[in-house]
Amino acid sequence: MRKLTGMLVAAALALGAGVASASAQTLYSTDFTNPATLGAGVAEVTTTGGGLIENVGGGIAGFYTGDVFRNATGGAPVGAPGNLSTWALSGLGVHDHLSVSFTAAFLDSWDSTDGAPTPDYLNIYLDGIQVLQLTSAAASGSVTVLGGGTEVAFGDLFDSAGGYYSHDRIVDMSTASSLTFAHTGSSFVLGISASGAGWQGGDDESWGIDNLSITASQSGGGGVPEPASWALMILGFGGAGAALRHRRRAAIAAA
Ligand SMILES: [Ca+2]
Ligand SMILES: [Ca+2]
Repeated sequence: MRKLTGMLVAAALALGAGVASASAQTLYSTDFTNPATLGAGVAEVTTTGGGLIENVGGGIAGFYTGDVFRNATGGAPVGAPGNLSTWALSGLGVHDHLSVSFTAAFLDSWDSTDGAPTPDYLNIYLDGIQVLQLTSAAASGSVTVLGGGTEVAFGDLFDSAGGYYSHDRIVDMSTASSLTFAHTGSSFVLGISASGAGWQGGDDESWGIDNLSITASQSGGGGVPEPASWALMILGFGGAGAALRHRRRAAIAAA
């Protein structure tokens, strides 16, 4: 099964590689220090979900520096994704795909999926569809899933808000294939949340982002998967099975 999933991802990567990027236009870009850059006619609304702008000083040059967005909200009750942060764009012009890029920070003592208390997840949503579920082994556990992102630093990088473990993992998500996707609508919402039965939040574990950018392109050739397709490919058969079960339940409910 792993082999087939790998083939699906490889096929999707090949499709993504064929997308022309010459016409990419910035819709929204922020380093959380300077005023955000907005594309012509584009409006943006951030819903913090308990997150704050925080300064991490020198950080990691070019990746997680100065002012950043950090969300240390715990689940309420534990494990509930009560910390959803969203960046909603409207007024988008003609386009046929979007790309989302940011630096993700897994801060303090993440317990991964096989440590304790566990699991801890970081979830990425495109228009409400979850395309990535990431985890990081820092304090306990051994599983780290970067979801196509590229790790650029790991270690005691920040003592954010007095965190007692400071095993921070910084991941460049610009290399995550699933964050380039087919899209034509005039609005778009990026959502990020933490979840999991072991999600503690606070000084135990939190997440952050920096250098968020959302760009639009008109390739004309299509070939980029929609978020729903990415969700099935990236989450693998477990995710696909859950989606099918959900669809089946929805169909039964509608009957
Ligand atoms: Ca910054
Ligand atoms: Ca935990």
